[in-house]
Amino acid sequence: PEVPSARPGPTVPMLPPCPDSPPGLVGRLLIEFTSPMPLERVQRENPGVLMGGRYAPPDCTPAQTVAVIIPFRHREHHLRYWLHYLHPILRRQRLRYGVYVINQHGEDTFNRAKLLNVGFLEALKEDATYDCFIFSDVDLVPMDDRNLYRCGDQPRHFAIAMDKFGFRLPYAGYFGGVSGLSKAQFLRINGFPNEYWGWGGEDDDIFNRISLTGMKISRPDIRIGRYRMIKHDRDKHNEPNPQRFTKIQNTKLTMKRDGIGSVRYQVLEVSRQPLFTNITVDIGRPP
Ligand code: UDH
Ligand code: NGS
Repeated sequence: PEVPSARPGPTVPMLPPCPDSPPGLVGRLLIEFTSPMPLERVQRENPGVLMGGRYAPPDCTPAQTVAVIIPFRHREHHLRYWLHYLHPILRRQRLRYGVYVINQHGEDTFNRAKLLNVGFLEALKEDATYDCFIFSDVDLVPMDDRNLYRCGDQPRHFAIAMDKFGFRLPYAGYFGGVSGLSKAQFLRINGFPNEYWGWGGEDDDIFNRISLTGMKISRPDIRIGRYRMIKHDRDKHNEPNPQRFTKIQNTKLTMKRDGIGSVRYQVLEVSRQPLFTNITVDIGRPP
């Protein structure tokens, strides 16, 4: 149905709210990373995705607008599999979403959590209506489309049963891989830490921030939160951070000064690709 707008001009289509449980989900999925995955093929398979990796269901109005944020450097091969599997899943989940690849410029030490902070701010600059943020590693693909990429009344951990951990949580406080926070939840914990350079601990710091602000982690059923990780060697310039163990002891002190309120960076390029928005950013280097 269409209703005339208040002034003369184009009519505004009125779509019903999207159902709470999307119809047309298929459940368990077959995920493999052996056949080659040219980007042209992935583009051909996803004609409904708009420039920059934006999508909105044609037949209903979703309750949330979701920004999917991917920390990135030199993983083009993984990104092609991620786009191939995730776009159809997110579409079946009837999400209104955009995909943002936050590409760390240069070869200094990698900083996953700082890139995620950048993603939060830059996505909001593109579209101020984003109210849910899903943070996903580029090498993690859900094995079940009932694992809905949306936000709830508590921060959500999605990647709870990864193949490399024998489809279990590696430890009770694990919050790595894929997580989701509403805009309000993210701001309540002052975003993510900017000071974890190199591998490890930043996800534990985020877990601490959530606990310290009195929130609880929400998780899907263990049979549904299953993931395949694309196998890879350790990246260059992302060595285990020797400071991580002492840093995660001090979240209570550091989270007030280090977070979304203090992040400094320079955007070098925003490029709208057919299946994602690529944001190349200079985030500096460890002190
Ligand atoms: N990432 C990049 N480029 C990098 C480093 C990290 O894009 O150079 C991103 C990417 O989204 C990745 C995420 O950051 O999925 C997390 O980094 P990671 O995959 O290195 O972390 P993970 O814990 O692996 O998965 C650690 C090294 C494991 C070596 C195992 C050798 N068999
Ligand atoms: C913990 C790390 C986390 C990491 C998790 C899984 O030990 O950052 O292992 O790592 N925490 C610290 O190092 C303090 S994994 O097996 O995926 O390489 O996410």
